[in-house]
Amino acid sequence: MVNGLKEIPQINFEGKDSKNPLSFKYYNPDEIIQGKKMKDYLKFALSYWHTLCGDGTDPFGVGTIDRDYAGQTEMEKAKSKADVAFEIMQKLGIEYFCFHDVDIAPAGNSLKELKANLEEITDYIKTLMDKTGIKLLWGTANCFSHPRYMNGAGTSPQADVFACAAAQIKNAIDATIKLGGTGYVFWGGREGYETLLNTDIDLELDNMARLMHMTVDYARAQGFEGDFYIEPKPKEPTKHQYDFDVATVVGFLRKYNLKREFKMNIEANHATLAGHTFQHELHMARVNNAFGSIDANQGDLLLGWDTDQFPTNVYETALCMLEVIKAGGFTNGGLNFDAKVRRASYTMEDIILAYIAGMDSFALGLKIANKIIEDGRIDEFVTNRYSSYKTGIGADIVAEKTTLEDLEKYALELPEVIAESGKQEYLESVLNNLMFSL
Ligand code: XUL
Ligand code: CO
Repeated sequence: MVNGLKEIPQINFEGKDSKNPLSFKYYNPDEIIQGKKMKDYLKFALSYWHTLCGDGTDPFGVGTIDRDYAGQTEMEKAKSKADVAFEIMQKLGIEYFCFHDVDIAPAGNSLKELKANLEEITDYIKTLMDKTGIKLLWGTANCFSHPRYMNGAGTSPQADVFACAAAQIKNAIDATIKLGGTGYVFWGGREGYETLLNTDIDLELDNMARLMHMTVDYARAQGFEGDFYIEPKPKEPTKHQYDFDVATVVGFLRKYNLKREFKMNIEANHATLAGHTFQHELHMARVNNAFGSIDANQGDLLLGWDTDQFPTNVYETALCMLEVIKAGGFTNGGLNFDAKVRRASYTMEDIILAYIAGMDSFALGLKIANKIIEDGRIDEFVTNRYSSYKTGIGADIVAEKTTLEDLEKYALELPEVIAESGKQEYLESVLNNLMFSL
């Protein structure tokens, strides 16, 4: 694996007419879009778990991808793995990465060993970061793989398991702070249930909020100034996950007085599993002042599970970037490729090609989103569609000056009211026109 990487050249922008597979066709890091460099708009990040750890194992077969890193001990291997991670990022010009504690450090045989390993590997990773200028986007703790978490972590029915999750999160926060991370993610791994016959939802939700409050209190006391994110997902691995979608999570945050501290880390494939579009979830986060970061990938709509594919659907990336621009761009967040190569794409070159495909798709998405905004037809249509709320009775409704009786009096005097066309097909053709001006 490491050898394969040495043979891969630096990936540069060559433009849309290039036939060189090892080049960017659309991602031109220094090109200015909406007053910002493309690379600063997109803030691409590498996912340590998929890119360095996943070996292609599936329920029907063993791994196909070589993840054997050089070294005699687990720690030596973890260091070689970090070397590979940084070499991949440098070759692709990716400036951020994200990790779970056990992606970067050997889990060892106990939480004590994991803690010591995490301290040692973060010292090493810090030297690589200093050397390359690569930064940490966010960190997290894997509180779902170890068997102790089979019934959940923060929502485990056993207090000792809850305590183990708290310990892991504390150490992952320490690692995130040490590496200058600007975010900390809670993805609700196994925070959900399989059957209500054995579940106390009320206590489980209260406990999950307690764990989040403790985390915020601890991290802030240590000087962490970044964002906390919840990453919604409706199912898998559990049948029902508490952080179902953005709307559900916003309700949870409000109930438990956590809204001020948390934003969303939105994953495309999780959106579609919840029966939403990616854009819906981003939009919901934006209008709730909770837009934070993105796990960029795509699912296969013909399959009912999380396939975590590299994103290549430009329609989706364009509408995603439209939301990002409208949200004012990323602050502490970024675009993390929570995506893995297919099991049959097992070479190091495949990993590089997959990142190129994903980065080019988002670069195209950004350019199209910029075009949609500059063109203005779609925004203008929406503004006009709601213009009746700007004056007269509509302005009174918005200003909350009317009662139901006022509106009855007004409505009874109206001539026949004709609803206006929503013009969906027209708007879809405008979008096509903007996307494909050949
Ligand atoms: C799982 C998933 C995770 C989170 C981080 O579906 O998306 O990798 O992004 O725990
Ligand atoms: Co994710």
